[in-house]
Amino acid sequence: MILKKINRITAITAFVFITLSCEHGISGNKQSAFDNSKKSASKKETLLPIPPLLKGRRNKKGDILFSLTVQKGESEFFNNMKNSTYGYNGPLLGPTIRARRGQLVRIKVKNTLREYTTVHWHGMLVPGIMDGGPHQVIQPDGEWNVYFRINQPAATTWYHPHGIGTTAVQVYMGLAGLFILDDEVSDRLNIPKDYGKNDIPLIVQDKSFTSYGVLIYLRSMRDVMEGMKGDTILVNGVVSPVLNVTASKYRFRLLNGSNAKIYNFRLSNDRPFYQIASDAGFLEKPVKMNNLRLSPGERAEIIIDFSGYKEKDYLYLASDNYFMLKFKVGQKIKDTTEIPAKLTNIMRIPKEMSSRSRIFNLSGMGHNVNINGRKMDMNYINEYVKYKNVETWVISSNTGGMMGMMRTSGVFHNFHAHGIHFQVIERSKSAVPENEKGWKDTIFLDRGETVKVITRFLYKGIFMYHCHILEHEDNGMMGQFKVE
Ligand SMILES: [Cu+2]
Repeated sequence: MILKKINRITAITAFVFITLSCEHGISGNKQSAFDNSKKSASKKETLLPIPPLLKGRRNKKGDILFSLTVQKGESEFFNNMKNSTYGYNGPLLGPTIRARRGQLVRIKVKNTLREYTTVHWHGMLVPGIMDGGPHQVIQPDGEWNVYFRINQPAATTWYHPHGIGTTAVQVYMGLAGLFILDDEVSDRLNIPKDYGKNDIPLIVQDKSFTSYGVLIYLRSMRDVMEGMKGDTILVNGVVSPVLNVTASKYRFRLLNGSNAKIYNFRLSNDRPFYQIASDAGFLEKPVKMNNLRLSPGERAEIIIDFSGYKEKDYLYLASDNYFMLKFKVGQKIKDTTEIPAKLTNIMRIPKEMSSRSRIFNLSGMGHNVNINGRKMDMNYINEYVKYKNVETWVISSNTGGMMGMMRTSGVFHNFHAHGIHFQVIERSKSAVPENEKGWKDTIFLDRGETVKVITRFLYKGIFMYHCHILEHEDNGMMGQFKVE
């Protein structure tokens, strides 16, 4: 059984490696994934690219029409080495889709890959059949026409593939984009909101490369057990970019778009910044912090105030001791934006409204990952939920014990559910931090930790819940719930 699974992963690995590098004739290269020699080789400064806003077309009814093409392309990360990558409407990543609350959005997705894909709207509240999970497969040369009305608060959400067994590799190859939602609250707040100017999207992902700059995937047992963690962090698809900033306030929309890496974002000088939004919208008030943990799939909007810096100062956005993005401070400008004392009102779901509680135990690592002892089965609905009900979900990471105690163990899980937003009621290992008191759709679990959340089911259909360590998801750490 285990051998069979290992073969499956090996097959995927071989497939990826060949896909990524066969045209360069060095697929047999056994370079260490942690060889840093390439890093010194490329040293011209790259400006941070900003994913373009996707232009929509309005029909007579006022609906907005977008189109996305899933395609193969080429990207250079190091040493002029071209790698085969995937993107939406381009070679890598995707454009930013933007829509307003109340708007009906129609999206035509065309798949020009030679493999199937899906497009999941992570963090969006939409009916099950529009969710883009494993049931909404888009075959090669196929098209998917999806439509939904935006009915949720302003937020930074994202889109990415969600096929059975192919999510991790397709995201790693480059399939990810942001989906920004606006509403009257985001209109009213006097925060930085000029997209690409002082409102900057940051898609943070890690990848591994050979010393020749060839992208590689799942080369070690550790990657298989813990999920793929790279040796290089990319921001908006490039290595070590630079952003020229004026000495004023900037808003950053952070997405952990990595397969398995958990980031502890900080500034290189450890000065504080302010988190203003979590996964599914604004927090009630800004949270001052100097360290922000984001697990895969989670988002945060933060404001960094550069007004205290002098021209030519520079600092970095870092995660632990890895410096991923350089900020070069320029002139002071007149800055009328603010960090408001109050952002929005969040209605707490009363605990008394909870009609029942469900338990989700996340266990294992590598190929043995499971939830409540089961692996994902497309033909099995794990949980039936009543439409409009409120429930309490008790989510535990049981990858502790012997393996968790091993100093080398970096096996973590997190939990994401489709079609719902939830509020965190309790963490077993700490108090619920201020920045987790807003709406969430993805939550980090420490080893051996239990997190209790409360949620309501506003859309009907079949939805997924799963670990967002993508290799765990692909290995079956996923289940289905049906809202009816
Ligand atoms: Cu996991």
